[in-house]
Amino acid sequence: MDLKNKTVLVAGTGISGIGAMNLLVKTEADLILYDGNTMLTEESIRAKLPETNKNIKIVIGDLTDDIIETLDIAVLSPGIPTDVAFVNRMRDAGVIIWGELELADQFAKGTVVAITGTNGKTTTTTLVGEILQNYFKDVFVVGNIGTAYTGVAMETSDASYVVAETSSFQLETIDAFHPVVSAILNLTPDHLNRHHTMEGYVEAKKNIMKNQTAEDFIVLNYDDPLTRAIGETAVPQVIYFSSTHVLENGYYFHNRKIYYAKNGETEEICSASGLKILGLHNMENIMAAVAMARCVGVPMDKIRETVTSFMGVEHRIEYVTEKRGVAYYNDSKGTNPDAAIKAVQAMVRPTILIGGGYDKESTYDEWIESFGDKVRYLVLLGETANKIAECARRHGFENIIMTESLEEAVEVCAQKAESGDAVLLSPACASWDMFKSYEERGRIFKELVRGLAD
Ligand code: UMA
Repeated sequence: MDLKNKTVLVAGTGISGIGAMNLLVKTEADLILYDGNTMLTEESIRAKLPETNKNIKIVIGDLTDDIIETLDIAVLSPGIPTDVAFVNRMRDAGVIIWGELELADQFAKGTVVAITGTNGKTTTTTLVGEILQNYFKDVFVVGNIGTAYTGVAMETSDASYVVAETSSFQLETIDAFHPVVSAILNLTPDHLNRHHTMEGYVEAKKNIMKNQTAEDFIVLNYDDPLTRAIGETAVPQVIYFSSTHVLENGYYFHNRKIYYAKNGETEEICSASGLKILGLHNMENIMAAVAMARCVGVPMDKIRETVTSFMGVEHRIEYVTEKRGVAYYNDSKGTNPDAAIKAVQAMVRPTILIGGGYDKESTYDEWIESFGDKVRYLVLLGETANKIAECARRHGFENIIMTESLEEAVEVCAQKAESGDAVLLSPACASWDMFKSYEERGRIFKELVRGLAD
């Protein structure tokens, strides 16, 4: 759409809003930048804009009807619900409502590959991005992963590939967004405060295939009843993956290997033992990524090369290094017991586990129960150390070592670990009692591990 002389409001001044502004200043639209947060100042918002954009009109707090009357288009950041009062007033006034993803798509060129789902989006998006970058020249990885699509849309050409992690929030406000290959990895209840019902959440996710045709592809999880059902009526060609069923058509994980089957012909893709990332959930992410990359024509040898060297996403069951036969893993992003259980389940060696941190008043029983015979020692630190220790003892787990710092915890692990063991930092707690963020905690852990004697 030609935006010349159109009045466009960008709502939100975070990553998406600033990305959208950076795109829109290259058009001849009249621009208004809006944020509902009255704690913000015009000065702090202007500071985020490049020099050339500094004169733009900024509105903070209430958006009055006299401004709404002047608007042609409003570009919403994903964090803004589509049913709040000011958005309803804009809609009633006939203003076109786009999400930031849709705005980017109006200007971007090239082939779009889009990934959604409740869990695994970031890992799958990163892997698809790496596979495509290993084969094509011009690849952009954007979206919920943290890079605004609008920020790069103007740099794309017909030869570009765009790999987009798309959240339910972003998919709610698309119009013409059209991925050639899409994926819905899984669907479990999430963001229900925003979508109100599970049905609403699923409908938003299904929007990923809204503009797909029979020439396009959708990759779906066969094991998830909701995504399997989506495949039964989908317009694009369906490719299923499964970690629990041997499929006649699709990708499946069986006897620790990933296979592709088509009409009874089976091809081995890779073996779990040749991969650097662990866990059944990651086998699913890999199958989805392989399927997507193949749909856009990446040859299997290139796909294998990237998959087998893929290190995963930083701080998520991230392999760090091996020292004296002991493999070290950083799962600093394991900030709640659910995520930490996945990390324990992913370990294939006897494990020394570092846990504890900021107290979010979680309960740790299920986490401790997931240890089975796998966890040899539990090394604790942080605000929750005593609480977790008490819980572990209640469940009959006695091999507990209390420490005062992450440095001490890593030293203790190095002393206790035997060749063939794994050491896993997966705290089941946030980091804020001792660190600025889980990223900082993970980075310090990796530095400490790399500093251990060989
Ligand atoms: N704001 C309003 N009114 C509102 C709500 C927010 O004015 O009713 C303003 C806030 O004051 C703030 C701005 O909007 O200034 C924030 O916008 P935003 O919440 O959309 O955040 P961005 O910084 O633009 O980041 C967004 C995504 N955030 C959300 O979806 C909440 C980022 O995903 C994404 O990486 C980024 O765009 C780039 O595409 C984050 C996320 O938490 C990681 N996503 C959720 C998830 O993964 O579960 C969906």
